[in-house]
Amino acid sequence: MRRFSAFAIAREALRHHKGWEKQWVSPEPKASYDVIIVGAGGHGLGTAYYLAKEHGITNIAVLEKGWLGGGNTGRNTTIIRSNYLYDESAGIYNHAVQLWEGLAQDLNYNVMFSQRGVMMLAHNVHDVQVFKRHIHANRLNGVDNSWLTPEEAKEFCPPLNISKSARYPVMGAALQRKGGTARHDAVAWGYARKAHDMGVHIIQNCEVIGINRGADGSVTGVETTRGTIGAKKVGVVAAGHTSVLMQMAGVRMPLESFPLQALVSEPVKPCFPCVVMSNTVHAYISQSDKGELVIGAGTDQYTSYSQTGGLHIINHTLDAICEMFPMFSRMKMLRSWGGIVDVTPDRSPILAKTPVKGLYVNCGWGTGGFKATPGSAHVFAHTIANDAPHKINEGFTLERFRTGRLIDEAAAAAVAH
Ligand code: FAD
Ligand code: PYC
Repeated sequence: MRRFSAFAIAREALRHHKGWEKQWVSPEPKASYDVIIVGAGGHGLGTAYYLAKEHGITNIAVLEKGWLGGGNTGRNTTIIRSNYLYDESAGIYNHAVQLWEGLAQDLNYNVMFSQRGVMMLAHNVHDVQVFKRHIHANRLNGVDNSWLTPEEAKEFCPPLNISKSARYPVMGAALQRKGGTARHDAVAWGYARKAHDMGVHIIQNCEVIGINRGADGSVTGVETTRGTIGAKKVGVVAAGHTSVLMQMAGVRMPLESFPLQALVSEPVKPCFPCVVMSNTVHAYISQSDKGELVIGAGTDQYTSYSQTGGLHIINHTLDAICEMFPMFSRMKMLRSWGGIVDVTPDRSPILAKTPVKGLYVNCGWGTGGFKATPGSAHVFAHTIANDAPHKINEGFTLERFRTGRLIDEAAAAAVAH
């Protein structure tokens, strides 16, 4: 009997995987498509998937300047929850949670969605009042959320330090049991593979450098680093870089871009059962299935397109983590990275038609769009296919910044950045 070393098996698996990948990622672009999606992150790939699956539109190209899933989709801390304050937000984030629950089956790809619970710690009276307000508002919207005493919080997450003498004492917590995590690269690849199976072209290393418009002002296609490509409709889904792209069509966006950082520790055995967020001290933590502690920090204070952030920001986060979970104080960190998030004045996304006919935009998810991926992609596909919003994204317009009809999650989005 032939015997294979573990190395040989791994090498063969990799070769097979690479060949398989080459078969369908980055084909030669056609001269024109019905729809072009700019940006192969989870939201863009998901949009292509739902356009094909639910609207029968398959003559689509997803254009990506780098590699698929290499933007914020592959850089986030994967926290999924829907405990937002306003009705519009509860609507879209809960729609996403419902789609997350069936996504692995839908895509036939294990996205490792794990509803292990997201617990948000209250460290002062303001936190207690805000979280209790959220709990009541969430329940009215059918979103699960409940209040825990410090002792109940420790029972749910044993490593938590609830000593009253802690620098950030825990005064209680809000727990969304349906919240959790998923594997981010699997989400991108799952959507990509299924979209490809239905005929969608996913073209990497293809940066959009211009948006073309006809004599009547409507979209006619895009200029790219691989030439001109025609399209009847263009959807921009390029988190962090939306303003730059929309400027190419003459549309000015109410967005600012900031670096946001995350880091992971060396892998250890399972020791952390849930997701914990502390907005007041700016630290978020969970444990990946590989065993690494996944830790998120705050945004830089200054706008930038740099995919790194200030060292003092992650230093502060690690101080807070060690204070709240003293047993992690001797862990080693393996790597850190940043992504660029684009933020609207009311901290809610824009998922809408634009003043340019045939041009649609999905952006402004700020630090919190991973959780929305399936819901956002699903209603954005509807918006593009019907040239009209889905009921769920009706409020997330561009006009609201002119009319003042904001969805003011700014102080309420349940994250402090
Ligand atoms: P992306 O995945 O960024 O995709 C956009 C793509 O557009 C990129 O691949 C980019 O290369 C491409 N692109 C840009 N310009 C062009 C161009 N000119 N031509 C072609 N392609 C272009 N959200 C949560 O819900 N939970 C979290 O725990 C969480 N943690 C986060 C932690 C960090 C460190 C960061 C950075 C973000 C976090 N987020 C979180 C936010 C979340 O990651 C994003 O909101 C979400 O992933 C955005 O997905 P997307 O598909 O819109 O964008
Ligand atoms: O939106 O839950 C969130 C989040 C956590 C870390 C970054 N964003």
